[in-house]
Amino acid sequence: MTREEYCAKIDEAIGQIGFEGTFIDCEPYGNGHINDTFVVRCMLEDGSIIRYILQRMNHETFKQPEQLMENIAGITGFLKKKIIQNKGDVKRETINIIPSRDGKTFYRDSIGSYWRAYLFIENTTCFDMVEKPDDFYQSAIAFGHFQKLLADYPAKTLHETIPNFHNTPVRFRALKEATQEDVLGRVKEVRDEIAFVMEREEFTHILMDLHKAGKLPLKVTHNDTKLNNIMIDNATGKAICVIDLDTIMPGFSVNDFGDSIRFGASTGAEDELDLTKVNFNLSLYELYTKGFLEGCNGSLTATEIDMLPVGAKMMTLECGIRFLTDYLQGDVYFKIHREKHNLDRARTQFKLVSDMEKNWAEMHDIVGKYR
Ligand code: ADP
Ligand code: GN1
Ligand code: MG
Repeated sequence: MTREEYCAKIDEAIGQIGFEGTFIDCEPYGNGHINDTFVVRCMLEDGSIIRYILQRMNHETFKQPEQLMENIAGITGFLKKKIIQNKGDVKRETINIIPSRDGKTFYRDSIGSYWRAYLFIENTTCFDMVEKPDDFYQSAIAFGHFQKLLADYPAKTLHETIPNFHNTPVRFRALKEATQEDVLGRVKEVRDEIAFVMEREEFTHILMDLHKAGKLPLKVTHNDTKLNNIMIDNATGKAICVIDLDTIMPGFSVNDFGDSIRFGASTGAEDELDLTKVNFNLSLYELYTKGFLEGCNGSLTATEIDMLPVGAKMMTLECGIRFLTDYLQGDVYFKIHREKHNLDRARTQFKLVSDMEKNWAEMHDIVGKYR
């Protein structure tokens, strides 16, 4: 079934979710690569408009949507208590699930798609690229703080929504297999990219090996810390809410740091075709390092801090591996909007990895400056 066919049930879903007021309209929204996101507008009795985010959850990616929603309900419930203690605004500083008419956190439609809705966080902006360095710095504080807030969350109650999500050696093996299978005959055009990854096999093991040796702890992490998964308040410029909680699972803190760097400390878009425009920006890396360490506020171990540059390179290499694997497999995972889109994305990631390697000593020095 195509995405269009799945989304045909949107009216049914809208009728079954407990939105307030009278339905006005619903439009596609945002730039996520995984879920199908819409904005729904309703009119309240006093004539004011209320907006919601409605999503068809990607059931291929997240095999157990019920478990995923259990995670999100647990995490947001936990965060709400902390927000109230800090006299914050629970409607804006975390995701608020709108229950279905039968009281569930999601609605399963008659063809088996899973839908969920959230309050729309108004008067905030979600950036697809760093426009002002301060936004990136604020996002660093917020992602670091998010991790610190979740430090005492009962990690054992979390379901693993995507097994081996940031297990880089497993991602490396998946690329090798996709290369051997070569289902679409695309290997011949990407030999250089495959070789680039193969030369870095040893690197892919660093974090997993440290963990196995008992030197790198598992924490409750977000695992998808792109800049467009955070909402920045239009009035104060502060990052007030971390969104896209689908991949919250036990993971390595340095990967949350790293995924933000891979996306935000680049001078080009994730899918930029002109690689001369894609460079690793060391000043943005510095700004993010400062903010992330401030947000974590003493909750990282010395080894975690030492490994921050490794996290940055690991997430960038891993994301490139995932895009390249998806290209070889026929673009079955990430949404694409043009031919070779996943290949273009993989190339930007590998360009950034090369740049990081050239700046490796400086990356470590910067961590040393703020630790
Ligand atoms: P995906 O997993 O596909 O990235 P997200 O949950 O990140 O899905 O949502 C996609 C986009 O929708 C976000 O990048 C953001 O722009 C917007 N969005 C998501 N949740 C909210 C919300 N509660 N309020 C306002 N915008 C939101
Ligand atoms: C996906 O869902 P979204 O667009 O925020 C992906 C991330 C990748 C990212 C690359 C569940 O994030 O892991 O790093 O694309 N999410 C999932 O842009 O696979
Ligand atoms: Mg997202």
